[in-house]
Amino acid sequence: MSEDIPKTQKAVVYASDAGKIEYKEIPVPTPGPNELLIHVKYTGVCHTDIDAWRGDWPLPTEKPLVGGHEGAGVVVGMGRDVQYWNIGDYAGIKWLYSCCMQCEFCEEMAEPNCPHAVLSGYTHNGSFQQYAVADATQAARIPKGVDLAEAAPILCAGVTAYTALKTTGVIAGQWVGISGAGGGLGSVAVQYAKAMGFRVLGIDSGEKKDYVTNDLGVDAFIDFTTEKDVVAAVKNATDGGPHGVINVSTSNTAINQSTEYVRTLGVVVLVGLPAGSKVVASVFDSVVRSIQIRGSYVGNRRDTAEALDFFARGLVKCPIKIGKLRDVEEVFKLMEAGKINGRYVLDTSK
Ligand code: 8ID
Ligand code: ZN
Repeated sequence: MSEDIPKTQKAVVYASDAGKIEYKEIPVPTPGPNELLIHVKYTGVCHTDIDAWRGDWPLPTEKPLVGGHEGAGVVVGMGRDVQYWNIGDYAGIKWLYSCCMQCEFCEEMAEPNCPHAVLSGYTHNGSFQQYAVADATQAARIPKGVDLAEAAPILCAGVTAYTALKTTGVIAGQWVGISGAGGGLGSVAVQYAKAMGFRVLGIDSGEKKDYVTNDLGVDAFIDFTTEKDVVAAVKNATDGGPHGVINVSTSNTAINQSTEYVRTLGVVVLVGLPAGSKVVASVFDSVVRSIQIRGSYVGNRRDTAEALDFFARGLVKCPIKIGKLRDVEEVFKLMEAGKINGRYVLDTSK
């Protein structure tokens, strides 16, 4: 063990589904045989954390629960079976805490789709704490020397956005639409898309127009709050519709619109998970225009490494605001009101 590890620590705990969010003292966990003990320095807050707290998805959570799944920190301990990790390495806690590595989906590297997946901040205590354990096989390897506050959002928002962009099949020079461009996933998605050579159309509220247009630098922007006909406006701005769309908003309406404005032969990727939503697409239109509608769920270890590599090379930088660990509830409120540009990252020492 590299540093003096305390017996107790500060954590943010959800007492029950949609119940009290408590900032309190809890024991520091002991790593199991194949687990790392990570001193979490910073944790991002993802929209998924709100659904995990509420328990509003058809996948039960484990409560009481330490939330969070974008934790960036330093390895300070490990179990006896851990190999290829060293004390002092930078490591990340991501959504997929562990998977079975034995099923047909794991064999195909579709690790998040494993039926035995254990999820950080959902079915396993996550990154809203100062010290967290992570499965040594799944923990993200964060390159040394990067800023850990900026690295934190890459562990979910970055990996998810990058994997979804690959799922569109869009190639350099073609248009990609990013619906929800000013949010956590959207902000990094715009930058990955640019680094991949795509032309980028961002869709979000007028409040985020300056941020998405000037700070993130999209090629075109549609304000869904004032545009009367979003479908026509998107088609017009992209000369017939984007070749691929990633839906990273939390709006069911926006998802349905994307099936209408995507270019003929284009690919609609579903990422955002508004509780209880259904995609409604015209069968006639989907057939005659031969569009594809696909889901994309975080990413596997390779996607994670690639997403972190873009970040470490300075091609992608998540615009962050830094708050305190105890601010989780406040950040949830800001996020639900659509008031956050990019990501809120929490300093666990405060
Ligand atoms: O693996 C996955 N599929 C995965 C991974 C991580 C997160 C899925 N998610 C899901 C989350 O659970 C959430 O449903 O992706 C969604 C987005 O997460 P986020 O980026 O963390 O949320 P955010 O920061 O609140 O951003 C949402 C953006 O959507 C905009 C908002 O203004 C905000 O900028 N938005 C909304 I609400 N309605 C819109 C609309 N009609 C819209 N943008 C365009 N059109
Ligand atoms: Zn997330």
